[in-house]
Amino acid sequence: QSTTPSKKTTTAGPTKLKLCEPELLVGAVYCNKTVPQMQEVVEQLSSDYDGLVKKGGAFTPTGCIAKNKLAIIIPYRNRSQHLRIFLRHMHPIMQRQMHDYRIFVVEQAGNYSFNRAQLINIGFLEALKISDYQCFVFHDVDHILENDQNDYGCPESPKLLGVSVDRFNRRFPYQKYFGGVGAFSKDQFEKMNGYSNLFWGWGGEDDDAYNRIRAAGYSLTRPRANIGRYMMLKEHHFRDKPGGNRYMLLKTSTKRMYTDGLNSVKYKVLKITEFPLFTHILAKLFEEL
Ligand code: NGS
Repeated sequence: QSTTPSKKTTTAGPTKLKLCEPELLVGAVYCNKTVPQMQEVVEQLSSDYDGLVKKGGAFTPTGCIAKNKLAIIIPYRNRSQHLRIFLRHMHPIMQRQMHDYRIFVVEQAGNYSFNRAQLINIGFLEALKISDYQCFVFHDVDHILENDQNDYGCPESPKLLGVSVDRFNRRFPYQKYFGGVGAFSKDQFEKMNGYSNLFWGWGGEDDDAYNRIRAAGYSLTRPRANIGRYMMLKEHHFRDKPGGNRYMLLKTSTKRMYTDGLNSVKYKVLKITEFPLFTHILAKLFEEL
């Protein structure tokens, strides 16, 4: 038994910490697209004098109280180069925005068709087991933010953060577009029962989410194009094939929304690991045969 005396804690009376206000934002940010080793990124982000990322990719501002707790959730499989660029780029920006946040990487185990929407639902549910997050950003790993004024905090109404993307030649793809990067409050996401679990393979799940957002009584908000600016990293890997039944499913979005979503997703968490710069959740989905 160790008999080390417990550390004395200093109680400085009632502390008057103010709510955090981001004061160090710079606007347009440069993105370094060279692919680093993970260890280099870890060293870089842990040597910064006050920008220390805690194990699991978490950060809490000091000297002020963050407005909310934010979970950034990345649906993921086989994009390790993108992930390293993303982490190097995003941690400092989230810190300048003064969020109390954690980055979750939710990886689909196995080789079955990708199901981005289920990974998003799983990320939401599993994050809430770790802490009481009030704000959620669901983020494709290949989207790299180009303006640090694009706030990742809780939106008033569901918000599409990625508005002006280089891959789309900076044009907004279509009115109902909801791909890439989206922000919700916990309540908003629960009210629409998350995303549908039925979209296997590429495409459609975001259009379905748009339909749910509207049916739950919200309007989709977006930042101005110069703020909601992203560049997209190029894929070096196999891209999943389009889901065959996605157009059919889109016809029944609102009929299904209260029975197909957060309240019906079936999965098994195989492993949760706190890496230095992110929390990794490896999940097995129940594949549709
Ligand atoms: C639509 C897809 C969306 C997708 C969007 C942009 O056609 O899921 O293209 O795709 N809808 C359907 O397939 C029904 S992108 O150019 O980013 O690959 O988000």
